[in-house]
Amino acid sequence: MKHLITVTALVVLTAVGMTGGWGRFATAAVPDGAEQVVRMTAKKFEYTPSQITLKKGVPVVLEITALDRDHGFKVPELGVRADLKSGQVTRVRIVPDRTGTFEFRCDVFCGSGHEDMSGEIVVVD
Ligand SMILES: [Cu+2]
Repeated sequence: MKHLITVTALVVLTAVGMTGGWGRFATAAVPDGAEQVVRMTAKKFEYTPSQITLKKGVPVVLEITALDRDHGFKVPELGVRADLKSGQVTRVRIVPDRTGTFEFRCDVFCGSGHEDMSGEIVVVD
């Protein structure tokens, strides 16, 4: 139920943002007024997908669902980190400012395979 409320709140906020006063800010950087959304899941000890390709300078929102317990999401080279709460969707906004391959990994200890819980973001021109 909590999950449903969270998702509903996000949908409402997004709708308000696109139609209301924030709209001009939201649409200034993105022509269609909609940010690209990439849905991901996190569970012991993997992210799915484990590799994402993004375009330099194009804002994207990662919607990451933690399926089994709390995890973390950290991309040091892109200055991004978030806590992923069990059963919830966490929105992480990224605007990649350079090309390259950047590792992301879990930084909340989640068990004996935690060290291997990682993936990569490939940023292209
Ligand atoms: Cu972990």
